[in-house]
Amino acid sequence: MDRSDVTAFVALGANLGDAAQSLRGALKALDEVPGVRVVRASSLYRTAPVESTGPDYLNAVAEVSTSLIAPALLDALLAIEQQAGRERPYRNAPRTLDLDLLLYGGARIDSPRLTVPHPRMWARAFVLVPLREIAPERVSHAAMQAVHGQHTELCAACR
Ligand code: PH2
Ligand code: MG
Ligand code: MG
Repeated sequence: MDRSDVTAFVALGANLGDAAQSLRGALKALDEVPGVRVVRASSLYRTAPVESTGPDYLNAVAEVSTSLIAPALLDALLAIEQQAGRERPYRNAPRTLDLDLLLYGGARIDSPRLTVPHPRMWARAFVLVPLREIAPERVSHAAMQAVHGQHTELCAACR
């Protein structure tokens, strides 16, 4: 890791098509982006839709080390979503792949296209449970209690 590289966390989600395949493909695609290395990835979790519809989601979180600035990392995430056939007919529509930038080092970013830390991450068990698996120091007990009751289980069939 270069001294200037930044540790970032990316949330992965899908609830259309072969979601496990999409998430694994996305991790590989992310690792192949020049300037991005996937350091670790959580297990895949089966989660009930939150403010969304359709089948259960599969969710995961990845830690990456990157030399890209945050907007360039966002561009890379959106390009991988596009390659997976992502469509956006309406807000929170079921999707083949969603990649969200959760944290980018200690940065706070508030631009029209990017808000970091992700503004809803602390309200979502489907983010906090996999994040806690790979970075327990980042998710407090109180944060977990705030999302208590949102159904999230390890995807046994995905292992
Ligand atoms: N993503 C959303 C909205 N709701 N629910 C689950 N379970 N998993 C998601 O990834 C998800 C969601 C918006 O991006
Ligand atoms: Mg999302
Ligand atoms: Mg998104």
